[in-house]
Amino acid sequence: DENKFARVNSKTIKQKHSSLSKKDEMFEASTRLSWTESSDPNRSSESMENEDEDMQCFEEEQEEQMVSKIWKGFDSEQASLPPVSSTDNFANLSEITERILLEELQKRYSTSQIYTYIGDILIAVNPCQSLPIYAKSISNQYHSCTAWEDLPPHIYAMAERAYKALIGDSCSQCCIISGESGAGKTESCKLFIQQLLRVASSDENNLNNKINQVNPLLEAFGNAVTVMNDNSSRFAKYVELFFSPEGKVLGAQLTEYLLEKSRLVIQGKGEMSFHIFYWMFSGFSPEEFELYGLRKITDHRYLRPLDIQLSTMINQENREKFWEVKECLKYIGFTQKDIQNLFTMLSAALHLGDVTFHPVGRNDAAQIHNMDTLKKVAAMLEVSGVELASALVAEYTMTRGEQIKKEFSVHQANDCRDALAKTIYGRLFSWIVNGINQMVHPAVEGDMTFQQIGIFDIFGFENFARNSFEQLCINLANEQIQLFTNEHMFFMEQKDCMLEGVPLVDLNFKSNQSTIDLFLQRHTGVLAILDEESRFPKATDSTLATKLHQTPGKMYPEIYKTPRDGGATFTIIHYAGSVTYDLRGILDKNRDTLPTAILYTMKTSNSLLVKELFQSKVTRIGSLAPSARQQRKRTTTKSPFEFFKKMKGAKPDSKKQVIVPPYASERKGPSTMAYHFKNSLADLVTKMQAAKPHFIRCIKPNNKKAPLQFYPELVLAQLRYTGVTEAVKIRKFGYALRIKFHDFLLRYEVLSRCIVPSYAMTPDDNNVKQYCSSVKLKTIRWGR
Ligand code: AOV
Ligand code: MG
Repeated sequence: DENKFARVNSKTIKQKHSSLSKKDEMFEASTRLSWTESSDPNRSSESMENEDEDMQCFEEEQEEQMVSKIWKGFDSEQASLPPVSSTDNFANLSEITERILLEELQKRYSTSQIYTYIGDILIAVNPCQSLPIYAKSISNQYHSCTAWEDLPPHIYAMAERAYKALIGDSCSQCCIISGESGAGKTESCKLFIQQLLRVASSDENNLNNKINQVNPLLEAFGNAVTVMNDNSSRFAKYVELFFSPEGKVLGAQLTEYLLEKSRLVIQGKGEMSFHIFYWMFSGFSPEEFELYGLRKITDHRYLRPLDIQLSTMINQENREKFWEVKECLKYIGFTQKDIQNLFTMLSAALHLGDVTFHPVGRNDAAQIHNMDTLKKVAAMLEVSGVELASALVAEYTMTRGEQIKKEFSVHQANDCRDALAKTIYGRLFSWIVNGINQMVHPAVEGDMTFQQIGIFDIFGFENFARNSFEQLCINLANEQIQLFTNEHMFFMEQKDCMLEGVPLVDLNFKSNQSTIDLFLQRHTGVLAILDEESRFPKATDSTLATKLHQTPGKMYPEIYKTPRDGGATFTIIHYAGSVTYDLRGILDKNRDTLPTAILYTMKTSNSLLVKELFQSKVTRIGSLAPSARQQRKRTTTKSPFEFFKKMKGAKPDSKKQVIVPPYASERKGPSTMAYHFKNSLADLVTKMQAAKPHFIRCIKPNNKKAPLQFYPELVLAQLRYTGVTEAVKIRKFGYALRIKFHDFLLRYEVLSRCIVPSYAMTPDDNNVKQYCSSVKLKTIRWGR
């Protein structure tokens, strides 16, 4: 199957199909080879060698296609790196002012040098165009390079660093990528993984390719066009790659959290729904349209943004993307039936959005307006139409053994319908992630543990015209990453300086700890109050607003700004700017509950997939091939909101003190979004603390997604709020260049002869090792 996965950008469909069938043949030949080798003694070794060569050619071709998929128009033959320059590491600059930093960054950007170091942190300015710097030949250069400063800064160098530290120190690593929306986090994440897979490729080539497919697949279902980014991640992810002691990739695990499922039912101005819908309508065959009961994209309310010409979304590019998604699903291990079920669910969600209600009777109770559409939905979900219809228009409670029916208003019925559609989409996304994990997770035997490299790619800081619960969570996650980065960069550095007697610089960088406390404090934090109010059925937006203004608002007047009219909004002065949050509807979003009757209807569906999605925990995937299931032990018992699971390999570094945040212990509690989000953040911190961190700061040079345009004020704001300017200072005064004492002695032999007593006699490694273990000094630092 691997050969079916063609990633062709410029080829025509016809070419694509002919190349697919050629690859099919090749793959079949290769699988025949492995299955029949022993039983076919007549096969000549020559023919086997030819097939091997063919396979190798194909693998190389596929690798290049993968690169060109990420960097369209990229020509690997022209790949070249910019020369090494004295400004490669800002910590080496003799003079540091904001103006100088900005000028240097701009100069580098104008020559397409998008990467710069600050000590060991990487700054990546989004080029907003393809650059010929990601070819395999360049990967190899970074892999074989031993000294950090011998090659210009690059994301591959960061991946190498993490990889070498993993092998050398036998300690898990993590890469933390931050930056605002559209700054290039997800692309950086892909490149980082690409380098690791290139240099540490598993013996199982299939596995490497599968892991490579994970990102594009997830983007189809979890990314969307926003005003900030045409491919904006609407969920956060943590990708873990597991390695053998020899440094080979053994498998991967993906954790997804906080998918912005509200996007399914409503999109802001200039924004769109998840990519997959436009790709579906571009790529479905007439038979598929028939099968899923769909016709035109404009027929569906959920996909009808007011300000975007939908017809432009139905195009050849999206058609090819749809095929790629289907091939990718197959390649990863989803069966034909799984794929059909998946598109049935997506179509059911769209049809559900078209169900409308009108008021009837004296109390204006909601009644379904278009029963035909409802019946279509019920048939697709394989539930009783009568049950679904009644569950959408009324709620049933038991009081003293008696069932009481409470009819919904049209508004309530609309909300109930949308909540069901959102739940279907959100759980389907988790189901896909779960399925992927089963196929790429390393087989676990007994107490086996793995070293791992984890990569965080979260959604960037957001500030829209209207910001709701989703933006609150997104920005809070960014605050948490910011705090962790600051703590690591500043406090660790300052602590080290103090221990080593290096004079400290006066830094005016402000910690954002109080913003985290404002949101997360037990009982008095914004999320705790939101949860408390969510328990009261009678709570309203304004009762919530009053409580918030009176508690965290009064406790943190510097950060929390109450509106003049005391209304249902509040403004937070985030590290990256102030954002006003609208509290309307936030209680319902937080409760995230479906009426019991809806849940009951879904749980009693005849469709295995629907039943599975509406179990309290999504523990298994529908109809994956049994062989695949047996191969991959199920380690995931994940509810859609249980974000960070404990992996066996993620052992905390015992040498490092793990600071468990106070909210981490709150394990039991309500099943609200806020509660789960709070736990996921605590787990996120634990994961980050359990590994050696590597930081990548992505910078957005302009708001137009345009190449070669560098807006100094925009960049300066990002440099300031992310603490880059202060980081340069501290790195410089903390002597930016470091090397382990042991490596230093081996590298600078002339000096070592003066230091190590017996070095001159026997200049061998053991002697140096022995000497190093006898002295306290572990790291040598130097700087200008
Ligand atoms: P994000 O992940 O930081 O935003 P992306 O990684 O999606 O941002 O980058 C936005 C766009 O910038 C991509 O679609 C590419 O077109 C371009 N881009 C980024 N990095 C590179 C690169 N190294 N080379 C070429 N083009 C690049 V968000 O997901 O919105 O926070 O929620
Ligand atoms: Mg992203």
